[in-house]
Amino acid sequence: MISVDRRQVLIGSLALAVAGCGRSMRETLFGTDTHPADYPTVRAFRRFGDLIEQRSGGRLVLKLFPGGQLGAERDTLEVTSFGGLDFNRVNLAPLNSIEPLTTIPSLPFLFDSEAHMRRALDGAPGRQVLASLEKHDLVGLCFYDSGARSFYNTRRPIERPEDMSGMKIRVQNSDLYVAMIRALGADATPMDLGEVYQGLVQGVVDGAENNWPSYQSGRHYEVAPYYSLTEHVMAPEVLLMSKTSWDGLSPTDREIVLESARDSVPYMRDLWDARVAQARGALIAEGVKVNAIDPGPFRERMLPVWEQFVRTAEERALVEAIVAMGGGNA
Ligand code: GTR
Repeated sequence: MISVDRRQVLIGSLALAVAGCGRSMRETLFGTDTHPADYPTVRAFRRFGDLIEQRSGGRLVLKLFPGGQLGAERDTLEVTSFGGLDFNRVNLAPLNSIEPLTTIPSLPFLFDSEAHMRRALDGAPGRQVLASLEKHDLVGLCFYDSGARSFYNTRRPIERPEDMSGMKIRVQNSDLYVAMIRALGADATPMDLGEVYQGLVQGVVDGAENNWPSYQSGRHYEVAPYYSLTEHVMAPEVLLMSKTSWDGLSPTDREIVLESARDSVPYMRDLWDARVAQARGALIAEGVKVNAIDPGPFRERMLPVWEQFVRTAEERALVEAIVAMGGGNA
């Protein structure tokens, strides 16, 4: 019996639909996001869709597939780069193996606050990272927030790096994340987001790391109730367009797409701040055990990882530019 993967079929027919689309008339553009429909990235992505539709007088229409329906980020990313999908919203992590500059905003303890992160991404460093994607057949449209990632696990509160010794921690598919976990003395297990809940239940992993909204929406807190506020990474999300699709747009439509993406960012940030507060409050009320940590020992263990990933003059200059934008919360 031949087993057919539904996702392959869906992606295959999308690719055909995209390839067969006339470029002059009403055009349906396909997008994907791993999160469910009510998640801030998906809501902002929809707002972006509404804006391109309005501003093009109904010519450009976004058809969005949320909830990881089309597969894990690293797979849909590949499909996007060869033009089988028009838009994709991913975290920077799955791009780390494709473009080294995307590793820089993902470095541990790089940003001193969310305000610093937003400032850097809105400025020249952010533009440089987005532009670096073009040679990989991807057009970086804008960044969305992802807040700060902290560790959570099934066993005990993590107060010091030593508490993580021997723990198996799920990470995204990125060498940087593997290196960070090893630097803390734990074992890194790269795994797609959709497998983490089951991985925690079955003990394949003891913990993972993520922001409050993802910890909530993936229901990971049900099995891993110890959330330790390490806030070690503030790697943002990015909204991408396939370069093939971009090249098929008129200059006017490209402008509409770019402006609409940028205009969806303030909306996303408001949704994000509200969602972080809601998730934190709801999960604490549910009995999640949150603990503060002293960041000193975590920073000390994780900072040497920078050496491993900041190698070229361009990478060093980008780090310096970001660090120089720190200080103060305004
Ligand atoms: C979330 C992020 C997703 C994905 C996920 C993960 O915070 O929004 O795009 O990267 O983390 O850990 O896989």
